[in-house]
Amino acid sequence: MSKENIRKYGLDLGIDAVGFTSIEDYRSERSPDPRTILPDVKSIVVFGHRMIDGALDSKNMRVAMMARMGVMDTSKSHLYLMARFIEDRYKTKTATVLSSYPLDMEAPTLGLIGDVSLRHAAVSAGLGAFGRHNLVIHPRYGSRLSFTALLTELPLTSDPPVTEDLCNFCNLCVESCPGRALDTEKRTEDLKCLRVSQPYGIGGAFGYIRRFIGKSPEEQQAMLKEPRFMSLYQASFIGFHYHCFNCIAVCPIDGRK
Ligand code: B12
Ligand code: SF4
Ligand code: SF4
Repeated sequence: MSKENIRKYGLDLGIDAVGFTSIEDYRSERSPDPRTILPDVKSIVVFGHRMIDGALDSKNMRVAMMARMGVMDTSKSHLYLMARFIEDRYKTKTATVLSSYPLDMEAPTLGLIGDVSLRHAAVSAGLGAFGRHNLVIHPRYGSRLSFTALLTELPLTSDPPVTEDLCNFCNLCVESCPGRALDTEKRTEDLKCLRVSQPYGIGGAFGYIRRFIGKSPEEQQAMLKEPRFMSLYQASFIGFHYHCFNCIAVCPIDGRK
């Protein structure tokens, strides 16, 4: 019964999709063991929030990012409320996994592997299947779901998996990737994606700082007025500031149409 009570509480809050996986069914080879996070973990509850269609389809990447920030903020608040509900109602412990960061920046992870792989958790919780773009496609919301999760100590069973291929292999995601990061099947080339999708990320900051170090004080003054510095400054408080959403935006799979 707890599964249906938890799902109802989440859907009533406004979460678009709620799925469950027992810890035995969650398999993500490159991710840490969830027991290092919550020693008595027995299940993962996965939440999906849909992205905003008009913003995602816009050519204005600031607007697309504003919508993503809305999804991240809302899913963060919902996750906190879900954790509190489950802990109070079932007298148990949970651990919250947000949509993206903070990430472990130590080697060998270097910020490229999350504490829990939300895509693998979503797949084992019956919320979708991997597509050619290496993202999870949901039967109703297609590629347009963002995930968060709660590790719990409750012995919950896994929801039925999505068994059909939701991807139609049209290759639009591969062809529209400006970084050619999806050319190899089942592998996103992280650095190729990052170069395009986060021009003001760590790589951009390194490049700017390297250039700054070699300059005279007058040239440094001029560099501080460059739009590039302003954008790096802005990204430093926004968090990861994405400038590309193509692989999601072009994917035609949409169960709402
Ligand atoms: C680090 C990270 C990145 C890094 C590295 C990506 C990577 N190689 O994993 C970078 C910056 C490149 C990135 C880019 C993007 N990301 Co990202 N990212 C993450 C994060 C924080 C961790 C991912 C992780 O742990 N990866 C390491 C391990 C687990 O991956 P892996 O085992 O090596 O699996 C890889 C492949 O083997 C393949 N794969 C694995 N099993 C299988 C099975 C099959 C059948 C197939 C086909 C493929 C496949 O998929 C992975 C891609 O390389 C997650 C959030 C989270 N905590 O999970 C979001 C997350 C995966 N990102 C997401 C998104 C949306 C994006 C971007 C679109 C950026 C944007 N504008 O929003 C791009 C898309 C890139 C793409 N098409 O793959 C979403 C995906 C949502 C969804 N519906 O699937 C997540 C879940 C964030 C969220 N909360 O919603 N991301
Ligand atoms: S986010 Fe952009 S650069 Fe990264 S994989 Fe998707 S389409 Fe390619
Ligand atoms: S764009 Fe086409 S190939 Fe890519 S994931 Fe969507 S359906 Fe599959």
